[in-house]
Amino acid sequence: MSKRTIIAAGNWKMNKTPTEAAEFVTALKERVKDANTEVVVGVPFVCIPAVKTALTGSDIKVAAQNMHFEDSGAYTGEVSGAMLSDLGVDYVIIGHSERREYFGETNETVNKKAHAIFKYGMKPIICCGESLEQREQGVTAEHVRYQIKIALLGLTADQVCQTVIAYEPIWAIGTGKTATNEQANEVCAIIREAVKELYNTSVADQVRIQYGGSVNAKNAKEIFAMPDIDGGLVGGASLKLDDFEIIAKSG
Ligand code: G2H
Repeated sequence: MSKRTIIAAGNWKMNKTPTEAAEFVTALKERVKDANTEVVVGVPFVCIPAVKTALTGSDIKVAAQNMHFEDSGAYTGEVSGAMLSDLGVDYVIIGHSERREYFGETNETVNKKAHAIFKYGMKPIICCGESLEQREQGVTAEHVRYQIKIALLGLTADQVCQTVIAYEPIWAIGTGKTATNEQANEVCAIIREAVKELYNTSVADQVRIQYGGSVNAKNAKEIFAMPDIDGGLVGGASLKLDDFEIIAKSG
């Protein structure tokens, strides 16, 4: 099995102004110089230029939190792959449950976005995960497999190797309720198995699968140590310097 690099990605959601963002990453880059993970900050669109400037010379990667799948056109309020790529964005988070719930994101648009992200030389962080109702109905595996199968449709093996999948059980997001390490690992293993069926063992061994949902400075190390979990997509705790520094060093 190939050794996968643990990825600690902050998802700031709709938090921090460009000024606050630049101050935050200026401090963060010094603190995580010796981190043993790939560190990513997923920032609001308007913060990207300031964050990129502040991160000059740093290994910290920058993620956008959404993107339109079309190259350009009459899509008021949207942002294209060309625009993000021009700003030097590395990753784009797509399919987050908040985007699915509030902004009509579907498995099909996630798939179109994944293709567009690769077209513009960036990498997708594809989110998936079940609701509490689905977990209680016993359809977690089916639901997550379905989401992933459609999200990856038409992607090459090489592209999937570069893809990051974030398993985020909706019931654990921002609630302080974390899936147990075993629950999280079980679903990440199911996702890896699905990638193996769709592609092959080598691709399944290379694709990185994160856990997301109330990851914090106290639980990150044990979550990241689980065999099928390759890091975390971190919301609330990624907004606090002390906490995110610890998480970034939890590989
Ligand atoms: C899940 C996660 C980040 P939090 O949405 O994607 O947020 O860590 O606040 O649960």
